[in-house]
Amino acid sequence: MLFSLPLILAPALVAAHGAVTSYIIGGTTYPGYQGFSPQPNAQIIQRQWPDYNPIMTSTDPKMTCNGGTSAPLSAKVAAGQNVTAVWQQWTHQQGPVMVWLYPCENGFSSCDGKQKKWFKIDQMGLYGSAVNSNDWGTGVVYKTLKWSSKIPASLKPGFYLIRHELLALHQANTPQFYPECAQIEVTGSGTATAPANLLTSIPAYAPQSDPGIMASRDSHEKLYT
Ligand SMILES: *[C@@H]1O[C@H](CO)[C@@H](O)[C@H](O)[C@H]1NC(C)=O
Ligand SMILES: [Cu+2]
Repeated sequence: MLFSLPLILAPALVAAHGAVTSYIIGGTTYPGYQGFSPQPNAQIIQRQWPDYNPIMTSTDPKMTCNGGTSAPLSAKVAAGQNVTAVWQQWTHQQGPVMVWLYPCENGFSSCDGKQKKWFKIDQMGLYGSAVNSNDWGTGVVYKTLKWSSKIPASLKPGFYLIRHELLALHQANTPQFYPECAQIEVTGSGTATAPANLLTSIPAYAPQSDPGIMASRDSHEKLYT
């Protein structure tokens, strides 16, 4: 039975970090990918990601949707309704949570998220006063394994990517980005679009040297705990 040992140990090696693994919208749970070795052609709304290893630079092409390029389904969301992302596991408690949208005017299959059209709809950084505390958005995800965001009530209906990003800052000068995307169809009668000055490109919404990314301090939390 010794042969089975590496298989038993294998999950522990990838147990750190985390990724969005499902979405709750209007009481319905939409499954995402569950971990490494995702099922090809799964009939889900999440863009397939290959792994949840940390992305270490803001300019990495994987920043867009953790490498995911398409999904066969989308979920309807009424403007003003919440989208709740669920993480099967999450390890780090310091750094912000950010939630972004990207309009896919011509549908999802041609929508790669690479243009300057991303806008942030929700975020939580440090909400206490001590940088080395766990009073951070990602600390909330650590405790609850969920994050709810309201789709702006006045948002113009249409197809959008929703991108959840956890930025782990527990190790000095070693930011770790964890983004995943899902496909949603916003319904309603709104007309609002994000103003041009709030649109950004992903990757590279900020330089790696940005003080919000390159936090030059160490916290008590060790990498890969
Ligand atoms: C909906 O999301 C907002 C954050 O945008 C949150 O304050 C609110 O509690 C959420 N509502 C529900 C019912 O989850
Ligand atoms: Cu990690």
